[in-house]
Amino acid sequence: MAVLRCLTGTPMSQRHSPPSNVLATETDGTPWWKEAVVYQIYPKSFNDTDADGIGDIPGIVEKVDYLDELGVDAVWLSPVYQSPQADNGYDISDYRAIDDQYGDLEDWGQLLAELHDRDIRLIMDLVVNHTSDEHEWFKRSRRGEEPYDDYYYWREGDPETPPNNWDSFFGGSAWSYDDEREAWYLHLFDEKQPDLNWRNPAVREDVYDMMNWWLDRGIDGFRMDVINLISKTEGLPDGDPHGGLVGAEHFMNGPRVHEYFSEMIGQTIDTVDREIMTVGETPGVSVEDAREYVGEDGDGLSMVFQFEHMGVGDGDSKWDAGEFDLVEFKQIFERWQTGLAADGWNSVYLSNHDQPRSVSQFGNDGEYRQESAKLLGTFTHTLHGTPFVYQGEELGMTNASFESIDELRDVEAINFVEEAIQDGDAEDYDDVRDAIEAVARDNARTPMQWSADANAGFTDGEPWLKVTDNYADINVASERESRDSIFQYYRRLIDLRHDNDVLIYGDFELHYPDHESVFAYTRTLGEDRALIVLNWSDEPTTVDIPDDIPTDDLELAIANQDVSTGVNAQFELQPWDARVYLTESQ
Ligand code: TEU
Repeated sequence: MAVLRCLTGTPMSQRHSPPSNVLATETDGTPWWKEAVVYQIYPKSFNDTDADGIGDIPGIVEKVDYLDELGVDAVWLSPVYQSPQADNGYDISDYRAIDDQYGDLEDWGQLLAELHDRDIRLIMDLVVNHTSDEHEWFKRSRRGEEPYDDYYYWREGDPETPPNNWDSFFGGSAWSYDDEREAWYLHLFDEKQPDLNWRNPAVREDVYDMMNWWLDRGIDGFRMDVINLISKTEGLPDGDPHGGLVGAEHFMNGPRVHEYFSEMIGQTIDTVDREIMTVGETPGVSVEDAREYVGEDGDGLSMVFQFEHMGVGDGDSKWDAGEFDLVEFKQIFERWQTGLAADGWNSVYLSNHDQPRSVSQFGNDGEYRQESAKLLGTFTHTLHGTPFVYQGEELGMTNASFESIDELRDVEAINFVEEAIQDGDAEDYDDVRDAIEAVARDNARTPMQWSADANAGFTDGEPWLKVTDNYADINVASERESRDSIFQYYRRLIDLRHDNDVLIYGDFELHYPDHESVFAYTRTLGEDRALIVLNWSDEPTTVDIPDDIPTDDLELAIANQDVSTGVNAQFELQPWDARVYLTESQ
């Protein structure tokens, strides 16, 4: 693991004044983010210090030692910028201000300093496919004021008929009619999130200035929200109306996306003297697209979030969650693991603020919650790519229960329920409750469970979204106490990854591709090998060890259950058994 040091007062930026608190990597040529484990914080639900029921930045500062204890190397902070909160901060009205509910720039500066003091980096969320409709640019644009008149996608025409048939990700048309400008504007998400017109060079310049403003404050990277949606097909033609999100072929990985990416990286990241991490959130991306974004001759992103594995078993819509199919899941991972091994880099995640809780989606959040949560952690920490841990994942936090629509907070979930009732697909909330409790984003956004105290120790006020019922059993305080907890297991996993380059850089080889419950793979780096064996099911199973798995010299490095350390001719696996073997020399 590269050694980090804190540089104060050393000129780091080629542009202007040096940021005061910058972390640099001792130069062994390795980008720090390849060896890092990243922890995602959803600030609204992390820790509240002023009893308004909403998490805040001082609340994160209070928990920096917790992050240090877990052992993570970087924090990705979901948006804390000024925002009307139509989409919990993914609708930004001022990119250079902190929303009052979270604190102010001084609090933010303290957070950066506290993280850097512990050698933890800070990745900020960059949301530039769209702004809020309350952003100054949009307010002026809707008045037709130059130079902002062309900052968004405006189309004149019949107020009854949208300019094309594109869908919004949040349901309904991607267009809304604005009475002030007497024109339609495009919004791929909520109507309060108008899409920026990236074809306008002035928009791009303003975005780059803003990125540089943050880089100058000493941050370590950006997570780039839906960044592969920024280029739309010229003329905004109708999309294929059959299946999936209508219009996607005209706005996902669009015609000028590479040009915009290279320009953006060239004018921001490349002008900074330190190693900056970028992770593009890229729905609908293939391995081939990804290679062009992150590969050596690519646009310069460090890595992307791809979504293929998150939708295994889903029907046409995300609300139509089907049966999980491990064989298909393995094929997807094999493709990404090998596809970006020689050229590029992966991100590895099973949860974030938009997905259900991973132990509920991919594991068994009942009888085998402990074992399956540990198995999922074993998986994400032993693959090629940078692992991401979403807050609460390290405790095995589960999906929630929502009694009625009044308990939901997410605009997407509320729209879905209302539309289902309106369209006659459901009579009332109860008809769609299963779908909500299986996939709604609110499942991941319930308050972090710190203790068995009232409101899970998250707030002294009324939480903005209700705390999950099981908090008395699942919380940081109890996880910390028990040696066998999921939290302690995550700490060991993170250490193991830090200590073994084979887990970071090793080539990936899949075993038993057709086995319906065993996911096993080898990582190889020179003489060093790691063998990872996971029983992804509620049933015990025994598998013969085929010749293509070299088992000589293998020693058990970590396991989520009691197993003998040697490798015999067979693996006898308990439900949700997870083991990592390493060659002795390591
Ligand atoms: O998400 C974009 C995205 O493609 C999804 O994960 C999307 O939220 C999901 O498919 C809807 O079911 C990003 C942010 O992560 C999300 O929180 C925002 O709502 C969205 O962009 C708009 O900014």
